Amino acid sequence: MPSSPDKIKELELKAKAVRRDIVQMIAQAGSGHPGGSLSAADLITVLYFAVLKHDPRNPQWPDRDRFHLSKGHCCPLWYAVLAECGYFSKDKLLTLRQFGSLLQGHPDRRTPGVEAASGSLGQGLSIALGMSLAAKIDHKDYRIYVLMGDGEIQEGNIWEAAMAAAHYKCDNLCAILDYNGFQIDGKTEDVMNLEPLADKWRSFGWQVIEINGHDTPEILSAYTRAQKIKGQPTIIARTIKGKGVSFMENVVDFHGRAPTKEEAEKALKELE
Ligand SMILES: Cc1ncc(C[n+]2csc(CCOP(=O)(O)OP(=O)(O)O)c2C)c(N)n1
Repeated sequence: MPSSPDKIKELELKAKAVRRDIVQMIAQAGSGHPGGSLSAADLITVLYFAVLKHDPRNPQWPDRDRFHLSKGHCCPLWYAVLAECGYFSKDKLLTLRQFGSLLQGHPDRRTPGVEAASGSLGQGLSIALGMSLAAKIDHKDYRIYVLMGDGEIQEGNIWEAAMAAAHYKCDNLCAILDYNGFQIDGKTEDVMNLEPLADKWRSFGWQVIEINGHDTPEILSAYTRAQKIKGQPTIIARTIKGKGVSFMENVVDFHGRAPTKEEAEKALKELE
């Protein structure tokens, strides 16, 4: 994977543009989830612009790598990245959550680039596992990536899928965990502590890569390592909820609240 200083800079600028889009889309819609969209912006920007084998002009290309957003409420991030890649025009972004829009409040397969609907938390690793098994049955070498939230993985369904993936030796599957430390009601450690988290994944037969989820070179090298690992990898990425907008960072209220017009203007200034 190319990781020259120029490429790193380019990815960082793209992530910033994606963050600006997230703020504008949610402000325009008047509802949505900024916190977890902003926390995963670096992880997903790097994935789409430096890792995934895909063709925005041909979203159904059979050999494409698959990405699934299990924490579907963070779809403003996904839509912003898909638009930046060219899956659809950027002017669609401001139609987020409007009746009849291509960009619904939770992902839907009508949107080019969306593989499966999501929003009901806990299902995405099972969906990705199904894609992984399909690739193996078809002797295809595409890879499957799935992004989960830390609150989300408190769901038991995730651990059934984790156990099954190890059983079926799904080397083509890579889980990414946006470990921002917050969920809808507060800190994950207060609501339902996940630690020792890396040990939990290891005990389910996964290889764990722990990174700073806002450090572009670290993210790139994690994806490179993940591709080489035998036995499915999970990338545990430490992130900051609301990253990039000072008054949203680690503020639980911005889990699912839109910025006001004034707040959006302030946020966009910070992201210039
Ligand atoms: C099955 C299910 N239960 C509850 C919800 C409501 N809900 C939406 S987001 C959320 C919190 C998710 O927290 P986390 O996975 O940490 O997401 P992030 O912090 O990355 O936004 C909840 C409970 C849901 N979407 N699905």
